[in-house]
Amino acid sequence: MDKVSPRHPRAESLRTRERLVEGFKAGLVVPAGLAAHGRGEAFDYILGEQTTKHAQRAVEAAAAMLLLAKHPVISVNGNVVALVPAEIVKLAKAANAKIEVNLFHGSVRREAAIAKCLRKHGAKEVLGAGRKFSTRIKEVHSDRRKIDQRGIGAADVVLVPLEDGDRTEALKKLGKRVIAIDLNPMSRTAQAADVTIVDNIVRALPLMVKDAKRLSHGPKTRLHDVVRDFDNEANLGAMLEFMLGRLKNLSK
Ligand code: PTJ
Repeated sequence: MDKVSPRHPRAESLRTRERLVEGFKAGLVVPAGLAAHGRGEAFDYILGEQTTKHAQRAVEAAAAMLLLAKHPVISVNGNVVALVPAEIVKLAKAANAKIEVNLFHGSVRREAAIAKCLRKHGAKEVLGAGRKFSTRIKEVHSDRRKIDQRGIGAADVVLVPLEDGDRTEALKKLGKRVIAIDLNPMSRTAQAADVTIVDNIVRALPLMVKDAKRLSHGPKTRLHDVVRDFDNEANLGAMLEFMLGRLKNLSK
């Protein structure tokens, strides 16, 4: 599968793209997922394909928020599972969170394929596949309105990587705290979330796992401090400043 030369200056990005194409061929990713990935790549190019210190701060706040939650849930879609299946399972274990499949382009077959892929990577339980425990949230107008009562339905904190804006706003209206991973700091999701990690999910997830493990060994007061000291609006502003600085330097 790895046709990318290790000498290529952007080998990592091309390998990531290849994973998404493989996910598409395997029936995990929808065609729109390829377009969404391209949008992410454009923002990552501006970032210099690196995790900024602002993103690292958001990662730490996100890990602390998940650890403090009573019912944390990680929502996954086709792109997420094509890119970071093992890390999703590791994060769920580290933060004691449930995993729920939630698709923008709903399909029972794809739900099952995504759940199977996660189980192959060690997930014991994957919610959101099938209808048995599903309910609908009227605030959402896409297929994403279908949620699992035992998962997102009962959650107090939901991690929504690579999400569309409607559902993030709906989850907020339902009183949930939302953590987003989105390379576009201007997206509605990025703006509506409580903690937004502006970074590529392939870099952010391993860092989240590490932080969740590290913070889980410390005192609970430390978790509260980390969450309290995090200001999402200021962090998003800093990310935009960073991008602007990169573009200014490149234009010289
Ligand atoms: O599998 P489904 O049916 O649930 O569909 C998944 C997609 C991604 C197609 C669906 O959620 C969608 O249409 O999303 P949007 O509205 O295009 O938003 C995706 C956001 O994720 C955009 O703001 C992208 O910039 C961002 N993004 C794309 N790839 C990455 C990313 N952010 C972080 N890491 C990435 N690798």
